Amino acid sequence: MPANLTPQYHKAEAEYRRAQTPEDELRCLELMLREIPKHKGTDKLQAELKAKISKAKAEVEQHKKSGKKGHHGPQILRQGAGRATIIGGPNAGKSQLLARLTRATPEVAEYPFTTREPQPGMMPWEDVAVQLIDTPPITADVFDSSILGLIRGSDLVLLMADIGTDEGIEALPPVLERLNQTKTRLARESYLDEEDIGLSFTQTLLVLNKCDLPGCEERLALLKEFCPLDFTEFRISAEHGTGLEDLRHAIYQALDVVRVYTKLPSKKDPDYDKPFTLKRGGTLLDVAELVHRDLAASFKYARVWSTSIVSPGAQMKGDYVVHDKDVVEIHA
Ligand SMILES: Nc1nc2c(ncn2[C@@H]2O[C@H](COP(=O)(O)OP(=O)(O)OP(=O)(O)O)[C@@H](O)[C@H]2O)c(=O)[nH]1
Ligand SMILES: [Mg+2]
Repeated sequence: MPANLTPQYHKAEAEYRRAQTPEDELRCLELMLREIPKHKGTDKLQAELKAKISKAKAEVEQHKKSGKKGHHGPQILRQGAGRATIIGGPNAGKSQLLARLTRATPEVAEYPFTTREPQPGMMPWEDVAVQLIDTPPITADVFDSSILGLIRGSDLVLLMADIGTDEGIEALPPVLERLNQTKTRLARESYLDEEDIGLSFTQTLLVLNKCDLPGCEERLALLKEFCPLDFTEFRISAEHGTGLEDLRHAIYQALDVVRVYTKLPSKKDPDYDKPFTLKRGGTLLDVAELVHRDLAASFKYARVWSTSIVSPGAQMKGDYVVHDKDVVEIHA
């Protein structure tokens, strides 16, 4: 029987995927349990949620006692329109990519295991920015589990492979094998398994690096013979800068967000410096919540300037779905 999960459930679930502390996890799980349609088709899922809630409660207690922050490793605050985590084998060029797309200055070196800690940077895209996170390499022997928390908290994974060298293509299959042994998997789209809520899939782009070196196409064909790779591919040279603009664009597009500019009733112009970003399909109420936690509750209507409606400044209700570059003036 299909579970027929509601949009509110999916929203809570998306937040759960990104939860960074046991407290956050517990809050989202309780919300999911409240929102889940109660019928036979969801019995198993309800039971699983309840089990997860008791586990999360125990963790929260433990957490309080130990006074530790977060359990998914180092906390990097989410910033910008979304988060993309760069993962891969040693020497794939992950740090080089971060250095090229952001202003961060990670160490880039020809020896493996250069990066020891995740490091963020902001990638500009038009008038917004996307958070990119460089991570330590994953190999058959070494796997820093904090990467799993980062992946779950990401909107997108950039799976990097060096196809310029033989070691490079050999290093990729172990990355996928290690992840497949966990409940954090990569896929073409992000979703949580409806049967097994612990199992999370994160949208992934395959970034094939070092395309400036000879023999790349042959090596890639060989790699695909022994490793199934069902992802959208980008060929780049992080060192030479080739293919980076297409990749930058694809990263932003993959987030599937829209920008909204807010305007105060007392002002003539909107605040163009600080667009709010929200998932495509979001409404005026979602915008209000972004502006201020309490604003959604007191929301009355908003005046909207958009290419999507006929009269500029029309009064719209909370369920109006905003479009990219809409200007909104919220009245509460
Ligand atoms: N030819 C070529 N070399 C590259 C390219 N990108 C990175 N490199 C080189 O590959 C080596 C590894 O680059 P890093 O960015 O440090 O690789 P990494 O994936 O961060 O490595 P770890 O931190 O050890 O996991 C460095 O010597 C880079 O100069 C590229 O596009 N072409
Ligand atoms: Mg590195």
